[in-house]
Order: sequence, then C-alpha cells, then structure tokens
Amino acid sequence: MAKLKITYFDFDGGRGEPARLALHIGGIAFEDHRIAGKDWPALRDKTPFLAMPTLEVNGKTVSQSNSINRYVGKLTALYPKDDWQALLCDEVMDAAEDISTRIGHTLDLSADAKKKAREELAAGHITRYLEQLQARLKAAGGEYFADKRLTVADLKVFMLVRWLRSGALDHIPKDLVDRVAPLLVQHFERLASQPKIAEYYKRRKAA
Ligand SMILES: N[C@@H](CCC(=O)N[C@@H](CS)C(=O)NCC(=O)O)C(=O)O
Repeated sequence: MAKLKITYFDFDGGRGEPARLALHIGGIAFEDHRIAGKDWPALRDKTPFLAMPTLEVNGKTVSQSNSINRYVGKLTALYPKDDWQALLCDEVMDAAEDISTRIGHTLDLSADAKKKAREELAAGHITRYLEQLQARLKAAGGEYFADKRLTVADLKVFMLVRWLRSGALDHIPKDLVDRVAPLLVQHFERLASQPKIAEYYKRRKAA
C-alpha cells in the first residue's frame, strides 16, 4: 500500500475533508497533516499550485481536491467503476467545487462588496446549483449521487451543505439549502448518521 499524506487546514470541512473522510471510511492509514492558518503563508510557495489540499503518495506531491478525491475514492472503493456512474460522480463533485470557488472569491472583499456579491450568489448561482444537485440526486434514485451507493461525490456535497447551513457565511441565508433543496438536507442527515461518519466526527469533537 502506498504511503499517503494529506495536508490541509486544521478544521473539519472544506476541500480537504472529503479525502480525509473517505480514507477513514475505507480504513486506509494516512498521515493527517493539519496546517494552522498562521503557518500557511510559509507553506504556500512549496505547494504545486499555491493551494491546499495536497496529497503526497510515496513522497510525490499532487494537488486539486477533486483529483485527490477520485484517487482516494478508487483506493477506498468509494468511486464508481462504471464509466457513466463515474461521470455522474465527477459532475457533482465539480459542480460543488464551482460553488466553493465562487464563494471563495468573496472572502477577501470589503464589507459592502461582500454583501452585494454574496446576496447575488445566494439568489443566483447557489440556488441554481442546489436545485440542480437536488435534481441529480433524485434522478440517481434519491439516496446517493452515483452508483446507488456512497461515493466521494456524496462526501463532497456533504461538506458543501454543512458549510452553507453552518451560518459561517454572512449574507448567505443558512436556511437556503433547506428552502430550495430539502432532499440535499435529507442526504446530509443520512450521511451524518452513517456509523463510520458519525463515529469519525464524535472522535474529532473529543480530540
Ligand atoms: N482548485 C483547487 C482550489 C484549492 C484552494 O483554493 N484551496 C484553498 C483552501 S480550501 C487555499 O489553499 N486557499 C489559500 C490560498 O489560496 O492562499 C482545489 O480544488 O484543490
């Protein structure tokens, strides 16, 4: 088995979390390298594309969260083998990534510009993407996004929904997902209660 190390910020969410969670669910050992915000500037230039997460495989470093998710998904049997199901899984992960990127662009705006940008996003792209993700979930049978079983796409959306509902994002109503895509909330709750996921966060909370 390859020697794996995931490097990402020290919080339970974001772009690095689906891969950490997938490795935990799959029972695959990895070095969980967590970076404090204050240590990021010194590390930034050492990452391939000036961003995290990164994954080291036997000493070689790669990046891009969804590429990492796919690789880890293959190692943990959380990625479809069937090409069509893999495409459905990828589409959902990339759609979730689009939203993270758009929100990311608002993080450093001034207060007024942030309010305007986020209100527009909430009414526009985020609503549209949530509705479409819900439609994708429904079309796939209602429980999982691809392959009728848990895949890394579910973990990626799980993080997005948790972030949007957390209240951490000013000007994006925390009940937006509940209002426009209730099936995504059911999906979130179903995942949160899966034994391995529930146990992981219980352990993280206690740490
Ligand atoms: N397309 C990249 C985006 C990576 C990204 O923007 N990561 C954020 C953290 S979630 C980051 O490193 N931000 C710090 C910075 O840009 O200085 C991916 O999917 O991994």
